[in-house]
Amino acid sequence: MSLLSASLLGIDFASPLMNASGVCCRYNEELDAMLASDAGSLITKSCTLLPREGNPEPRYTATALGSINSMGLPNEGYEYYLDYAVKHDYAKKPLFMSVAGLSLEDNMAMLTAIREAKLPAIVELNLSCPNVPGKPQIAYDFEAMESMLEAASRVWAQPFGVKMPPYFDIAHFDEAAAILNRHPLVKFITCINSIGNALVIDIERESVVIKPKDGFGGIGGDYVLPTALANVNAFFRRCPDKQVIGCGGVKSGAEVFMHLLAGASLVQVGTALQEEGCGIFARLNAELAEILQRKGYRSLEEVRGKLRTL
Ligand code: RRO
Repeated sequence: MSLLSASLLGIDFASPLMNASGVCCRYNEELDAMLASDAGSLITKSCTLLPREGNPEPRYTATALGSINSMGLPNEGYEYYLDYAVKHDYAKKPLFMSVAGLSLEDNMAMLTAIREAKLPAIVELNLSCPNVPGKPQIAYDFEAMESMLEAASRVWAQPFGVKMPPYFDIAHFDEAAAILNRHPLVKFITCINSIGNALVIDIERESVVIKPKDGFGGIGGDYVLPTALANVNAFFRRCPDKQVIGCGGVKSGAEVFMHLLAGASLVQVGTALQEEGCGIFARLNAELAEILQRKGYRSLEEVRGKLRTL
């Protein structure tokens, strides 16, 4: 046991840090770079039944405060990531697979195939892709979300997690949490995906900065940190039998520590990883360790969810 040891679903992690799905995880070479990094685990790009090219470029732009993207689910198809998962050495670090089918039936077909491979891979079911034209996010349609979780629980029949979009109203936290709590196999909740359908404008060019959807896309980075922390803490409070993975606005040890205080068991890095590369994990581990030591903490467990209110 070291200072940065973490645990999810009874599995041990040498560090709580990992990539957010979508960053550094489309191709085998990127996944191998994640494996060689100081991240505690890694996750594959959200996959569909068949490979997809995604939306036209430019489809990602970094700004002074974060990023905007409308990638449109570019991925190599689930069989590619399943092959990677079959070859992965789970003694090195745990591996997550992100699944984001375009329909309930597609998700069930992928979950069936992954289940039949009998791997220790952890599934994160993405209920919150904001960027496929004409496809609303499942987690913003509570009936669709209920049906998806019911079917996934039946077909997958073992613990899994869900990637959630941000919510902005207490009534929505309550309703989403109540639905998740009706599904005991949902053992972890990853909060948050990007804040969807934002618009970044460049005043010199008097233009949008990404091509798809007339410039509308999901934002990450500094823009989303307080929203991410609120969602982590809202689900941590409402779902005592589940774990939470924090995602949003992490660029130094300080934001990792904030996510832990809010209730996160693991913490994902998106925009900052895209901008800095896999070397970021050594820096974040060192910065987090420095904060913990300065405050006299001996484990992450002592910090998790210990946020004080006034
Ligand atoms: O590929 C994307 O456009 C994408 C996905 Br699937 C997602 O879940 N979140 C995001 O910001 N982009």
